[in-house]
Amino acid sequence: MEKRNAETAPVNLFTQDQCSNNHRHGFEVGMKLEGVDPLHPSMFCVLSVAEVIGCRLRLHIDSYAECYDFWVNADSPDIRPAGWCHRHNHKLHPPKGFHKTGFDWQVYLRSTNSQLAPEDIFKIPSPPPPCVFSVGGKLEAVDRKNPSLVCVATVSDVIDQRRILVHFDNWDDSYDYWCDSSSPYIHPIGWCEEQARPLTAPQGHPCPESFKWEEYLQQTKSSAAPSSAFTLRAPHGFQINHKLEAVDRRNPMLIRVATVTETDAYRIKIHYDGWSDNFDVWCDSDLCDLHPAGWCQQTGHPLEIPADSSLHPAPSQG
Ligand code: MLY
Repeated sequence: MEKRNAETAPVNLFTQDQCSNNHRHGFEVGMKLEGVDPLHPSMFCVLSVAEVIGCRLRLHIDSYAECYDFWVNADSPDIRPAGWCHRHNHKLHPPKGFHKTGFDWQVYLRSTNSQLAPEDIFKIPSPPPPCVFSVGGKLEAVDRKNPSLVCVATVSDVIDQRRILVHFDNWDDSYDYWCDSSSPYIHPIGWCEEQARPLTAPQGHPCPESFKWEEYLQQTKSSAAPSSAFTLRAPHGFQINHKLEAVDRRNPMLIRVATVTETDAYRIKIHYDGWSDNFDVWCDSDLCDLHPAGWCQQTGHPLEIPADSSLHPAPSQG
């Protein structure tokens, strides 16, 4: 262990969400709510709290297999109280067996003999910065599943006047992601040309090598997201050897002691202490699954510490 060089990553390098430690969040097993399906980020679904550890929740998508359960922080922007979709003009994807229009929360609660997660335990978004993205605006965006590609994309949803859903033209929604205007993965149209980088045309484009924005905007009767909407954030300040607490990507129920082993402007590579380097993973520095040292203790979450580490000092040798 490179204990000599290790220090915990300073708290000010983390986002507010990564530091927030309100363990009196009020969520309880069985409560029902609405939220984003991580495998289909364009869809809001009916969810139940299946497990609570500290301020993390395992959510179940009602009527779907448990293998689709996923973990979120209790203050995640991806979860909303029942009725939110209706009030905000979003489609709610009902549990299997319900017709798209025939889902009624009151009836559903009675028939499942369950209760709602009360509205006041959800995080209230802070006042939004001015956001000039609107639905339909075109942009050039990194495909985060194929990060070498910058592609023709569309803002397909906006919530809280701040979070935008990036959708890749003529692809399914499994590549979609939510981000805000400061994301390093989104650029105004013309960015690739300026950077002399290839732009990936929409799937099925008749002539992908000679894609022209002007023609495309005309054909699709759409307009570009204004370049003033893009507010690229500053690079992070994490450094190699910084220690932190990170959700285990393969078993997201666990949080482990981890070390930064590599960095680039907006990402860090983390090593799970005590595990082989093969399990190291790159993540965005603002990933909600990274936390400062001490977070688990503050929030009542177990922390996996490496068995053979100097964190378990050997019994005194006399
Ligand atoms: N070879 C990959 C590439 C998919 C790229 C999708 N992006 C542009 C949204 C595949 O076909 O799965």
